[in-house]
Amino acid sequence: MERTLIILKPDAIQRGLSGEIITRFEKKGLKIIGMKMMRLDSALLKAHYSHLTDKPFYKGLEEFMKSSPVIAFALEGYECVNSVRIILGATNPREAEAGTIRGDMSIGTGRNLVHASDSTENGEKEVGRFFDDNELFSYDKSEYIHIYEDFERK
Ligand code: DAT
Ligand code: MG
Repeated sequence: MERTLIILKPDAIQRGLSGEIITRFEKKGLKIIGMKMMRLDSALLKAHYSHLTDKPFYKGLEEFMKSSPVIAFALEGYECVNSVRIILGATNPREAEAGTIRGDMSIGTGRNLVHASDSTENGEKEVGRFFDDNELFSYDKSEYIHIYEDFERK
């Protein structure tokens, strides 16, 4: 099972879209293993967006991500990093497929609602960066037998 970090960004919180976005991941069958509201600070954002700190838009990105609290959560599922990125849609929402979260509900690249980890390695790293071990939960989900075949649940 892979883990991926999701952040409902300030635009999702301000626009009241948290419930709808969470519902899409729940309907997929993914397991929420940790969730919290938090205010992001510069240090955490610099680590999280280390691949972007030298970009011209970084300052605006950091200001935006600090502009209101966010909701961070960790999802677990079989090959979930890739499937969550597909549900999210392209970084530029104007190029995101209809049916994706960004494609259906957003327009600006800097206002694309949701973060999700982009590789298996980054999923582990980012969940660890945002959550302490005691904030992550291990539990059985009764519907798993109807979502996964045995080999996919390992
Ligand atoms: P993603 O969020 O799809 O993983 P990313 O990691 O390349 O994309 O960038 C992180 C965020 O930075 C992205 O969600 C929005 C912002 N961003 C990226 N490219 C941008 C650009 N050209 N102009 C403005 N904001 C941008
Ligand atoms: Mg990214």
